[in-house]
Amino acid sequence: MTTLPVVLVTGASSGIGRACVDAFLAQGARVIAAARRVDRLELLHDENPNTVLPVAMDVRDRAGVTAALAALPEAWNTIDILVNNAGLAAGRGPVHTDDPDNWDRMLDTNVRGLLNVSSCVLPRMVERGSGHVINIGSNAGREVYPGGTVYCATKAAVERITRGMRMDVLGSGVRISQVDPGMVQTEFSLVRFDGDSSAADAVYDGVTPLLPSDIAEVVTWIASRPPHVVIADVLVYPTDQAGSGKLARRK
Ligand code: NDP
Ligand code: 8X3
Repeated sequence: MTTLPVVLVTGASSGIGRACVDAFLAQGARVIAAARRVDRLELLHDENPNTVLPVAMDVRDRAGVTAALAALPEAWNTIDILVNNAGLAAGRGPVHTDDPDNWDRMLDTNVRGLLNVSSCVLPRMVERGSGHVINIGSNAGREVYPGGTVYCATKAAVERITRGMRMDVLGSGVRISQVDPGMVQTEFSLVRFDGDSSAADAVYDGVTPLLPSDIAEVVTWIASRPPHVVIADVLVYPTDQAGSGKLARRK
């Protein structure tokens, strides 16, 4: 009997991560769905009892991540694909007045969190000589905009980590890729503006943003290339975007 591949998606409770779960399930994979809001993951499991394993995980908590992954049932503990998606922006304040707690949340989640999860999963991939890590970066890692200083820095760090990781595992057969989305309509802006739905809605006003499924489609395409092919990185914009803040708003 062939076993279905196992994909670990972090930040699976919403947006791009949730869409990646759906897309990998549609391709016949089993998915370990990780996030803090485990109630949402339980619903996913109820809908897909044999193919979704919900795992409560705060990627910032290195010991917690290690323990959660060490406790995976045997049938789930060979991870073929890791999608490092969990991430957030907090605030749009200038760096000289912003709340340092916002910097900590972004750095701890987007950078340290990605490293925490990768450091648990990569050793066995390298040992086996197969596996694929797909990091979700951002167009914000390729440029910077006012009020996005620390968020952009975290995503620039993701880009450096992706490239470095690829060099670290070179020769092992493990593949490392990155997808950089432009504007995608998710809970991202609601989180960034601390639940202020008017501020969040204004981000997408007059623009047709990407859907989470647009990114998930790219992620699953990257994962389904033959083993000798690695898609190093992909930048995906909505048609109405040409850079950070460079938007065609149609009124
Ligand atoms: P959402 O807010 O919709 O989803 C973010 C996900 O990350 C949630 O599932 C959330 O789950 C999870 N998450 C946040 N913090 C943690 C944590 N400490 N531990 C575990 N999980 C966590 O936003 P998106 O889907 O848009 O964001 C997904 C990724 O895409 C992020 O890395 C983001 O930076 C990136 N991105 C988004 C863009 C956009 O325009 N939307 C553009 C470019 C990149 P929970 O709260 O349940 O833990
Ligand atoms: C999210 C896109 O432009 O809000 O990574 O930084 S942006």
